[in-house]
Amino acid sequence: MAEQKIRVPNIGDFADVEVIEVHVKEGDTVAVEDALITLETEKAAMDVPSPAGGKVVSVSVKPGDKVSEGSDICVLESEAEGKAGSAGKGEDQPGDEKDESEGEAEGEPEDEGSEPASDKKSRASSAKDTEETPAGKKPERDQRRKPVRKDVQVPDIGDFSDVEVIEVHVGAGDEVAAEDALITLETEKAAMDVPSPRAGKVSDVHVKVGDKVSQGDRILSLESAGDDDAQTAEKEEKRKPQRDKDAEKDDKEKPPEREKEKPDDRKLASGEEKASGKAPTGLPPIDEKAFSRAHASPSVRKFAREMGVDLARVSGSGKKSRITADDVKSFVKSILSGSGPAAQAALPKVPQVDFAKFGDIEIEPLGRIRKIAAPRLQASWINLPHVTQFDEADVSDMEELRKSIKPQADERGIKLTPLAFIMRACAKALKDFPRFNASLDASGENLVYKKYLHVGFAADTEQGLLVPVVRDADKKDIYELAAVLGELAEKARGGKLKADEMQGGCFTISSLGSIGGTAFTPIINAPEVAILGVSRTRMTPIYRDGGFVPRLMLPLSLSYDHRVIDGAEAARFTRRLAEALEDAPALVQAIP
Ligand code: CAO
Repeated sequence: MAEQKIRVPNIGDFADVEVIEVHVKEGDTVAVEDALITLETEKAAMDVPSPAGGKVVSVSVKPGDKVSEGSDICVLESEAEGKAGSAGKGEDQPGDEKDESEGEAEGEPEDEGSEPASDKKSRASSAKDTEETPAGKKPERDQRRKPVRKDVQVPDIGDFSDVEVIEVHVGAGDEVAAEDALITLETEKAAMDVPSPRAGKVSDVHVKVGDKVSQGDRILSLESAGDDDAQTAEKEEKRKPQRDKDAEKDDKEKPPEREKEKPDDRKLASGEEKASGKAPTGLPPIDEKAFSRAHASPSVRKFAREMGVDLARVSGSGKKSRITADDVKSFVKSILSGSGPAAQAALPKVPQVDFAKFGDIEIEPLGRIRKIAAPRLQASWINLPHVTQFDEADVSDMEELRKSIKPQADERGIKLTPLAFIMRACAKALKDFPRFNASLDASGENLVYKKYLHVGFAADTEQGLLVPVVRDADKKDIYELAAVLGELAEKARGGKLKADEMQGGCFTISSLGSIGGTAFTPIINAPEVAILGVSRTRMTPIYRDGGFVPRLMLPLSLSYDHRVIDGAEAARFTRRLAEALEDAPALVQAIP
């Protein structure tokens, strides 16, 4: 085990650069090339990758710190020090590096162009190794592997010239693998990476952020090992037509619209080309144009590619709305859990209309409560197969009884509305149908039965819809329920509800009875599995014993999650609920 200090590598002309992200913490295990921190200059964000794999012993920087070349980043404990990467070269134990590279040099494959990426990294180490091996030790091999220094130039970038360099990903002394991004260019319409044509060691960088470049301009000089000039040239030649052939083949296969795309729409970063295509199930497909315009550092772009995330759909929480790795993770989480605006991003979009074209408009930003409630409602609507079962209960006796005991309750300062009776009846029905007091677990494969019964109720407030929760609703009599309901409703309207007063609900009642309506289809307060909608009582002629009698009927609308509850069960539940509401004396009985 060896500890090494990792320091900020050569970052060009920049000094006192702000650390905008720290990707590691004490105890983390990192691999070679994992981003340790992200720095942001005025013009670009850049990652500092780890030069070695190992365990992070301590971290010396935090977001907001200003660093320059040589500033400490962290201390890494590794089994053997890795190759000299773009960070921390010339660290505490350079000897280890040599031994490791010597081992890798054996049995090196000949054809660079066809190697997998990991092999290419080994080759880079080997190349460096060759430089450091004393002359004469391996004469044949050394002669063959004499480092070749070649300039890497800006490739064909279509019709563009004088394109701005917005990121330089490498510094002198860095080892790069074939296809590693060297610089990022930005045209008016797109950002594009220029990948390295081969593995090697960067000896000089000829561009800096802010420079304007065109096809053929020198980017950097790269020392590569293992080939003589002729061989390298031959391979370069082989690579070039191959790429062109691929492009031609691609073009032939493309639909006519694609042929019309401007050159800047094509991605130069072959790593991105490879990773692009179909996103994993559940994630919206990547819009390449929009992706390239997103404000994110290269490692975040790579990460997003790996996850199949379209950066254009991710909101950036970083400075200047830059997208961070955490933003990408949150996006994926919200897609998977079906919550958050990201979930909406996975859906086909509703048409965008410029309303002002048709008349005067006024814009009012959504309030905090509505902003919180909207994605939750949407998540439930999208994820839960809703079915609504309608029924009605004869509450003539219940209302008669309620009116008779109301003055008594008023004296105790309790407002005895139908809602307390409905909640009491729900508690009874839920006891008889425990499946309605359950939730699916995160895997969706198990049902979690709750041994408690906390019932929420929708409260209409000026700020929006709130759902306070009555704890242990089954253990409260009608007066206690009415008292708690009144108290929570008042708090809700006054914006004084505490977070824990809106948590832990098992079932929800949404009563629009005081307002009107005959029925509605409430949205389940997921992860609950059912919600009862209550509409306004109506005096209705009911056919009974050969004639019509006027009865006060209460409309019930029960929405349920069909994954958990079958239709027959829902019909039985609403029947049981109606029976409980129709048994007025039982509703006002004291709790045993
Ligand atoms: N039929 C007829 N009258 C009814 C009734 C019904 N189903 N439910 C209540 N009422 C009457 C009450 O009896 C009361 O009249 P009295 O004072 O004469 O007794 C009156 O309507 C007002 O009741 P209230 O609103 O003060 O009290 P409540 O317990 O019925 O409701 C609360 C409290 C917080 C649920 C309610 O104020 C509210 O906010 N409802 C809206 C809920 C909502 O927005 N749901 C939709 C969400 S989307 O699913």
